[in-house]
Amino acid sequence: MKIVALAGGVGGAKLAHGLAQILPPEDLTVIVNTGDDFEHLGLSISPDLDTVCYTLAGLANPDMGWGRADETWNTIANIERLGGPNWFHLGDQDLATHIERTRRLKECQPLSRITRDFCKAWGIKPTVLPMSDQSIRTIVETDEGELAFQEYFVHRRCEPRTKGFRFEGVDKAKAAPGVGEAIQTAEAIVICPSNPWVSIAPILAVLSTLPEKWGEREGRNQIVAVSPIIAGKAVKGPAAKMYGELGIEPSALAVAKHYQNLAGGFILDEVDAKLEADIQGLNMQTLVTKTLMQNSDDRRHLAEDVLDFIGKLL
Ligand code: FO1
Repeated sequence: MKIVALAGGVGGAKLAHGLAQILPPEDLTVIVNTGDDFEHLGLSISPDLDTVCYTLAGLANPDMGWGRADETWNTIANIERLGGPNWFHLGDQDLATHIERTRRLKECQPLSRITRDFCKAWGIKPTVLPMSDQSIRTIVETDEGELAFQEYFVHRRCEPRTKGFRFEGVDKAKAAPGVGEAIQTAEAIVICPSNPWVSIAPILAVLSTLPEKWGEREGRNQIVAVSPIIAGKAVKGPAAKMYGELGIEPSALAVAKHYQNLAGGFILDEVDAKLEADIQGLNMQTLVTKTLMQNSDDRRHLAEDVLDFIGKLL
């Protein structure tokens, strides 16, 4: 079964890894958010793309979810000693990725081709595509003004109150090569348990520019979303805080409402089973299962559940 997974950082990467354990590589395409990308220390950094790739390659840092396992931090420590910025933690191995990506981007090579070559070098078999080769930057509108995503997320530790989001450059951007075709040929699309506001929304904004009219061709039952909110809390990151600040009580139900016009299937955690009837009331079919992915087996089990559920919806 040909599957497209839409993924942000850590949560998306984990489910993509689960799907990669089951599906033949030619049947899995992961389309990754690049709205978090930024330039730092003169380097082009693509945090979500790297998180997905490192996870699929078995190279990810198991504690943080982002960055590399068995990392050392000599370069950033020496940058700090020289008075340079140290708020964004770049490990020594990780830096090699950013240096080589920056070199190739400066030669005007597209991010999608660089990503394809990096995946080959890391032994990643499924297709990983950045959502776009053009620059799209997530801007968080806060009570302290507009902040670039990593400035808000890492430098300001998500402290400013969120008022909204915009995706700078999306009106001029095109989906990366392969994205339209993957969507067209997919039997189902999985919206991974990533932040709906800042990880999935930028991807959906890019997909809405596709000439193939994304969301119309696909029946709603071809699209399944997995809640990143469990028991009112985000597994990782500021999704729950964002819902609250936008005046919406954070819950799996709130996430389901977010996707109700797009997705016909919704997967929520067993601790939220009491919300199932309300979610079904949104004209969504539901699956209640364990969605928390604490180890590699959890990822595979959730992926199996997702694929079984899709099988029943189609
Ligand atoms: N997240 C942090 O909270 N602090 C960091 O210093 C940090 C560094 C970092 C370096 C490389 C990378 O690929 C990711 C990194 N992240 C860091 C994660 C990243 O900011 C976020 O997880 C995503 O942008 C949100 O999905």
